[in-house]
This record gives sequence, C-alpha cells and structure tokens, in this order.
Amino acid sequence: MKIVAIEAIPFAVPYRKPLRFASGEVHTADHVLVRVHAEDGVVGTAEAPPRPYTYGETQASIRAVIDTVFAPELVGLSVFDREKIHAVLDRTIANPAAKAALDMAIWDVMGRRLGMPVTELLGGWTDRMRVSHMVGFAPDDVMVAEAQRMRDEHGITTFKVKVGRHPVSLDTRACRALREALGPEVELYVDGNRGWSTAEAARALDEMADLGLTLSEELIPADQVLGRRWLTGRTSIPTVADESATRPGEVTRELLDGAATMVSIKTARTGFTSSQRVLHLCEGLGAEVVMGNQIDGQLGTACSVAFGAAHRHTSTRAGELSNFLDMADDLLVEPLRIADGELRVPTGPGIGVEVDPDKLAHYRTDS
Ligand code: MUC
Ligand code: MG
Repeated sequence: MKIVAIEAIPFAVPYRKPLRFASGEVHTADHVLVRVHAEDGVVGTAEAPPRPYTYGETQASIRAVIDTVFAPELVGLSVFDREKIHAVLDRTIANPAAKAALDMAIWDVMGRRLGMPVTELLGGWTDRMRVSHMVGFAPDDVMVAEAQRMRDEHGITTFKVKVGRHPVSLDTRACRALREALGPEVELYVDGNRGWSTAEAARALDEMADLGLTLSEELIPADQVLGRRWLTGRTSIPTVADESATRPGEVTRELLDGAATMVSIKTARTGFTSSQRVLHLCEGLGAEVVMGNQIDGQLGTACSVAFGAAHRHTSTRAGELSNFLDMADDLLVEPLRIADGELRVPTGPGIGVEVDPDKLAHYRTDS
C-alpha cells in the first residue's frame, strides 16, 4: 500500500474565547491538516497544531517541512514500512507536530486499508476515556464559572488549572476559589508551563498544600536541573513532565534525574508510534502517564482518545480531551460529544472520523 501523495493544508478556525497560559495564548486554531494519499484512493488524515512558544513550529514551518523535507522521502514507501518511515522522520531533528501528524495520518491509512479502528490496532483496551478539562487564565470568577459549566453540561469532574502567573497569589487564589466552589469531590491539578522560579513554585505548592492537588506539571523551566530535582523531592504531589519530555531520551533523563515522577503523552507531538514508545518506556521505568492536550481540535482529540483508550495505563487517569469545546466550529462531519464526563472513541475504520469537505473549503487559508 504505497504512499502516492501528501498534502499539508493550512486552516484557521476561531476560538469562542482564547485559552491563556504561562507560555502563550491561543485565539485561533491555525493548524495544518495533513492528508496522506495511498494507492487505491485510500486517504489518511490528521492535524498538526503549531505551538511556537513550546516547540518552535509555526503553521508555515509545518507546511514547509512536510512539503520540502518529508513528503519527497515518504512518497513511494508503503504505509507498512514503519521503521523506514520513522528513519526518514528521525533524520530531521525537532518538528514534532509535523512528524506526529504524518505518523497518525499513515496509521489512519493502515486502519482504513485493514478495515480496523486504529485504537484496536494499537491495543484495544477500552472504548472511552474520562475527560479532564484545562482551565486557562482568567479572573477567579470566570475560571470557576467555566469549570462549573463543564461539570454541569458535560459531567466533567477533573480539572487541570493553568498556573505560572506573577504574583504567585493570582494562581493560588484561583485554585482556592475553584476548590471552594466545586467541593472536595472534583480532581484538581496544576500546570505552570515553566512560568515560575523554583522558589515561587515551592511557595505556591506550600500555599496550596491543603487543596488536595493530585498532580503538578512543568512549574519551572527544564534547565533548572537542580531546582526541579529539589522541588520534586520536597512535594508529595506527583510531578508531571510535559514539554520537557517529548522524546524517549528526554523522558528517561527527566525520570532518572528525579526531575519528574510522571509523563504527559500527547499524540499531537509524538503521534501514535512514538507515543507508544514513550508509554512502553514509562511502563518499563515504573512511571505513571497522563494523556495531555496540545490544544487540539476535534481531529487531534479523536487521535488522543483513540490512543489513550487503546492502553491500560493511558486510560487509567482522565485524559485532557475537552478544549475543542472552546472552538467556534470544527472540521468533522460528526462532532465529538462529551457526556457524563466521558469521551467515546469514534468507531469507524482508521482514526474513525471524517473531515467535512465543505467545512475544510470554508476554513482552509491557502485558496
Ligand atoms: C499543556 O499541557 O501545557 C499549552 C501549550 C502546549 O503546547 O500545550 C498546552 C497544554
Ligand atoms: Mg502542560
């Protein structure tokens, strides 16, 4: 089943409200739709979200690296030449979202060709995941109202709260307001996107010690090598490595350094193939994982839930699968729905979703 062509199509869908966090903010889903065309007219699709403040990729760079570096090498290979495909991708450093979208679109082709859902090919553990919602920076009452709306409308009871602002009290107050409004039953955890110093992070964790936080993610920069080890050692809250651990080597370093005790897996940056490598590495090292969100649209979220539900250890915790709800529209024929706090894996072959050609024509920005 040879790859015959690859398209990288830029599109832009506005957000109803922006998502703000310590390293940036998102107003528009200015992603790249990647389509891998194979023999017999089989087409696989995935999306690449550029996150310049995290990985340096832009919409233009994702298109360029796919069109000029990867596509010429991949066309002509079979989608089942998996090691050869990854040798091509690995030869170029960085560009994680571009590589991940190519990998997932190729898996979509494999699934469609075999008439099987990708989630079953990956592991087939369960058919759904509990959902965690990411709450971005806003005044306390707005953050509380958003979490309450997610609980009331979608049954979501796990929230990741963005922190990393200055002064630290802005965030510790917001977390306290969320705990007081939502009660002891909801799960709350925090993600600093490297916004604080070691001392600020330590103070914040002390101030929030009575809030029952379950995880703390990327509170300080990865280069604070000793600071991270010290911080992780002094808190009883598991420390999640996210953007500091995007490749197996980085995952190993963060965990063996004592800089983190858990790892966030994001299909938007490691696709299905490398996400599985990271997962199996974590299993080997005895580290828990959480399915993270790179502010994915519905296609990206379908990929996350397909991967997360496929494995026992990625489906144990709630996955971050809901921020597409903030988008004004999306590309899929059949929108994803979160109900009773859960998202089911789409059931069709491949990733299991179809892009609506009219919506793509409306939102693409290259024509
Ligand atoms: C997260 O978990 O950090 C923010 C930036 C990014 O790349 O992902 C998000 C969410
Ligand atoms: Mg994070």
